[in-house]
Amino acid sequence: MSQEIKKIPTTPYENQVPGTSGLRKKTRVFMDNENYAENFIQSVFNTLRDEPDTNISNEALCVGGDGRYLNHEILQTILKMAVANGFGKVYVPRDGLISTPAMSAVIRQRGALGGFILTASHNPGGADGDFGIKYNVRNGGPAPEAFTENIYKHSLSIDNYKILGDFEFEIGKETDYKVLGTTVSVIDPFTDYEAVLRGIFDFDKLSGLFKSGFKMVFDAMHGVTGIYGKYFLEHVLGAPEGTVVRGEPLPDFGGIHPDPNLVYNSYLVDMMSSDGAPDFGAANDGDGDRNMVFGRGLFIPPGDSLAVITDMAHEAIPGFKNGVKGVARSMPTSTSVDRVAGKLGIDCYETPTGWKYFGNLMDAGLCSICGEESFGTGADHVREKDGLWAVLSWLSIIEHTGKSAREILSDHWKKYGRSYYERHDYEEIDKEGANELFEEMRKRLPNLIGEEMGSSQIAEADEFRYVDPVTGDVSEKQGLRFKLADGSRAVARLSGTGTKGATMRFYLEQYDSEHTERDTGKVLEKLSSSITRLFEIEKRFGRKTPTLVT
Ligand code: VG1
Ligand code: CO
Repeated sequence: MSQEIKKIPTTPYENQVPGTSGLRKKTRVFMDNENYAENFIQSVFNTLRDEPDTNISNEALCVGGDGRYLNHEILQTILKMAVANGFGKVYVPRDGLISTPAMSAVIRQRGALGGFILTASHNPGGADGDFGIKYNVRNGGPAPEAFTENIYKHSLSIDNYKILGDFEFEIGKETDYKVLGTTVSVIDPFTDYEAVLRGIFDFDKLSGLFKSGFKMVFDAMHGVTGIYGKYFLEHVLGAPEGTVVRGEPLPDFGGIHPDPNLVYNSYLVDMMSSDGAPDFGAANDGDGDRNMVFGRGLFIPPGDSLAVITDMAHEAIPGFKNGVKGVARSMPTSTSVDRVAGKLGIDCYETPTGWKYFGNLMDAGLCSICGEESFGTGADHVREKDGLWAVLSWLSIIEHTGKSAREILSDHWKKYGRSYYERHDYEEIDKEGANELFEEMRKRLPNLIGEEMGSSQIAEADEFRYVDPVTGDVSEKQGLRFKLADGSRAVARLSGTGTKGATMRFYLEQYDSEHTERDTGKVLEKLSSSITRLFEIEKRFGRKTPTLVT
């Protein structure tokens, strides 16, 4: 094997813009375009070199992924490029498999400069699916916007990349070895993550819950959390074998779309509504940062899950016994948690979509629990959303209260009222048409005030613009918002994670303080038809119904 560093000439690609969370493209884009991944990786390294006071030879880099198609190949490429670019140290999890939150823990625990996570998250995998590369920075969170913009700039002018000659790293077991100036350490994918989780949860009490006969199912959707579910739930907490289903990480997720929502995970929906349903059910997405949770026969909407966890944390979760510092949610996420924050007397921050905006708030100690409507919940133990954390939080609340998930949620709604909430997605619509539509709507906003919408009138219409309270950074065009006179709300935005055409999302919410057991679809029916009419969805895109309602 050759230990020679090669400098390979290359030409830029115009489309390496990192989206809501990393560079995400069809797998074939990575396979069919020469040096596609190499260009992006070298652009990250070039961005790092620009940072003042960064000396790469004294720094550690982490690399791992969710096991999807190309995980192994691109991991080897990054290892070779990290050596050639002169990193002092590289950490790689055994077999190259690690969940996004566990990677965040590794970066933080080991004081690394940052890390690559090879994942397109909840997008499908396989040669005909999607692949992605995320870069996380020193605090363990996704690279902030200013950083990703620099990566993009570098990608437009790149003319060479550095790589070690023909070389294959053995990563099947924990070991250290030195290649040129770099020490490569193959590490256990659980240790650092387990240390942070043990600092938050009472593992003895949780094992007690399983000893008492409590039954749950954890659906890993053939993503990376199969190995975490088996380790933490079955091995550490003693849940019976078979608690984890679809637990083997597969390069194409066994053909399923590893997005834990009501449509793409009908498997768990069916299981949790069947006669023999266990007490609790949960699914994680491909890279383990999203979660969908169920009580027996009951779907727990993400916005409510965030609100319940925030409300109960100080009494049920030891890591929060001194209280929750503050909370944050992305703008389209339901306002359920705002009411809890109001009651607890803590601040509630509203950020743009994407976990990267929570990092600064958490680093500054302004908030400790965060969530998004897209099935993401997490806290400041890491700087990513964390599917397993959400599961352990619910188990802690169930153990502490001795109540079922259904009782916990019903009690919550009785106490705070309920935000009926739905997201409607229109996937793979014409991209140009979608951009034009948003341009037009943007202009029309001021004239829409007073117009009928749902069962009320539009009281406010604006486009969300975020000023980071810590850094002062401004993020524009973060979603069109319509607030109605009766307190309900509709939001529209375009996705930044899709890989084909455009995906448009409508987020609908209506609060009811008294009647908390109504049918969500019925409650939101009028609002939904008003917004689709206003946006002329059928006329412009020929779509009568959304691709997905969740
Ligand atoms: C989507 C979600 C957003 C989430 C992002 C990454 O973004 O809406 O809430 O943070 O995916 O999640 P968009 O731009 O498509 O709406 V994941 O699980 O890919 O890290
Ligand atoms: Co994910």
